[in-house]
Amino acid sequence: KGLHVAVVGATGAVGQQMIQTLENRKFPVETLTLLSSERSAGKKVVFKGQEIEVQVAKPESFAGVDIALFSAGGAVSKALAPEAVKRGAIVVDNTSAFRMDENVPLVVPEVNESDLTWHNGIIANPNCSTIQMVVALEPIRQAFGLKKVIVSTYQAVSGAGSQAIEELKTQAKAILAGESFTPEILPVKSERKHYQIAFNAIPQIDKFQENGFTFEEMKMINETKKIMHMPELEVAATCVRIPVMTGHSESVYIEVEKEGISAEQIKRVLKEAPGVVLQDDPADQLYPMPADCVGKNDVFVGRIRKDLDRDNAFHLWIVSDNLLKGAAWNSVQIAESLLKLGLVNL
Ligand code: 11C
Repeated sequence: KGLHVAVVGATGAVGQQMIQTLENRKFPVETLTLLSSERSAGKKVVFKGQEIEVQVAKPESFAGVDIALFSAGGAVSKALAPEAVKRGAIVVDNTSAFRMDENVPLVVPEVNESDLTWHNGIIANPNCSTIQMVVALEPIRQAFGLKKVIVSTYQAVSGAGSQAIEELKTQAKAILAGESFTPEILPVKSERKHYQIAFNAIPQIDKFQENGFTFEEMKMINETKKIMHMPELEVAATCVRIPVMTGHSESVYIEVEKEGISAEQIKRVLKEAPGVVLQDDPADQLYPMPADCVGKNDVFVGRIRKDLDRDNAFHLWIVSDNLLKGAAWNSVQIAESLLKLGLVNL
């Protein structure tokens, strides 16, 4: 028999990609329940050629659901994920609500698929900028060890949702037409101040914490340590929003354990790594860019070079579609892993 799958946040930027990914991957869906807030309920979404009406998400919506993919914000997950679990569903949650809960595995299948075996009903899908980084770092850690990571991100507006996508379009048009506009969404909708994103770069993603880092930066730091099982790993992050629609880019500095490693050795490891596409040929101006990675599930890595001062340090450029590997594809991939490992109650 096929599965009863629910998508919570079905009309959002990530929810839409989840539905498309379930279809593209031919995931064995027998029944698809699409759920949202009251505001979006009633909309119709096409899945495998059939229109499905989006319903208001309530505890009872999860009766009979085998797998529920959540991407409707942390508050919705906190309220409804336990209700779904109570009714027998396994939840794959794409919000930050449960990621650091020690009873909840935080999973990127290429890195720590085996953590799925100890789930208690909820599995957390990491933050998009964390996922693409650990997919590239784990094979390097396995081969050469890893001591330190310093990352600067160049993040697309779609990471902040559909309203941020619209805001970039509207502002770009207004600026080119010489018209005035009022920023309302970015950097953070609920913040006091909003800034222009078109033709700009905003060094704030999510809210500032007491330590001076933003929440997005702390997510990258804490989630990386948890996924890689390396509480001792030194990680620092600076997260920046840029006027790209989709595709997060990252400039990453790493220090490995082993001395005397060459950039060629790092490249050879990444060439064989699961989920990674090596795009690195300076002679041919080959390197990853967000415009080329949109719509693809892989993590693209290039600009790999040895540091000029430290023997065990390297620089990398990592790009991926934040809505796919960073969100929808990683969630569906977790569901595929659950099936493969025989962890779904049928
Ligand atoms: C962004 N990384 O680009 C965020 C979006 O914790 O899942 C993902 C937020 C999250 O704004």
